[in-house]
Amino acid sequence: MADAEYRLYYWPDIQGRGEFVRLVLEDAGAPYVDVARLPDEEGGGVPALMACLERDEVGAPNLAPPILQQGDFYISQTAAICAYLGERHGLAPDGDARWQALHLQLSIADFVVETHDTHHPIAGSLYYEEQKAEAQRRTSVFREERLPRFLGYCERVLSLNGAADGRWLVGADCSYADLSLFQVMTGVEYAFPNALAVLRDGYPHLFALCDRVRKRPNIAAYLASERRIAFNELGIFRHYPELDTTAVD
Ligand SMILES: N[C@@H](CCC(=O)N[C@@H](CS)C(=O)NCC(=O)O)C(=O)O
Repeated sequence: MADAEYRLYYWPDIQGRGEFVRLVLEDAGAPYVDVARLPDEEGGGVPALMACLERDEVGAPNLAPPILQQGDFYISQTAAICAYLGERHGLAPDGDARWQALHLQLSIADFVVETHDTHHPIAGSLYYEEQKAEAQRRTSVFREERLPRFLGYCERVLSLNGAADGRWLVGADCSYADLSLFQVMTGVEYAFPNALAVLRDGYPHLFALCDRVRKRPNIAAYLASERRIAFNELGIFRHYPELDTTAVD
């Protein structure tokens, strides 16, 4: 998209953390280039991502993707990017509630790490197969303690948000935090369908919010498009059947 305002740099073959940014851009209808998904010969691919990481002339250089570029401005850290875009595109609450949207987003980001660490509890640089025993232990704790705790927290936040009658996490309208909550729940549902099926009925506000986000016109169009690539076992949310047995051991 030649006239796109934004350029997103992220690994091309996974949804990963880039997806949290994509959902905000897509919901906002903001044109963007997904740089690393362009062919190398068109200035894309992983080389373009690596070159972006190495750029020193950007104010504060970026440590890890996703990175958003708007003109000469570069910003990384998923939560910061989502907040930045949310503020610019009517997907953030007004007043002090904007900081609560950020604290919710950071709580979601923490939970993304916990979910990732179920299959990579020792190191991201090792293969899953090299840490399977630790992954089993970590996942048991995740399923028994951390997952219900996070779901319960989200349900509580939603049921207490009188401004929107439990429809959104904070404020009266959908914010970037709601889009991210949808994404993390979609990822957990992919990774742990059995674990989530058992828990599902206990969190009606949470699952209603996910349905509501899924049906937003721009999100629905995006999910049906080729831009939405499938979850896979290279990403943050991975389905390993042995980690999602029906019995929590
Ligand atoms: N806290 C950062 C984490 C960024 C991160 O871990 N990015 C991953 C991809 S999802 C990566 O490529 N990391 C490379 C590295 O940390 O060197 C965020 O939320 O954006």
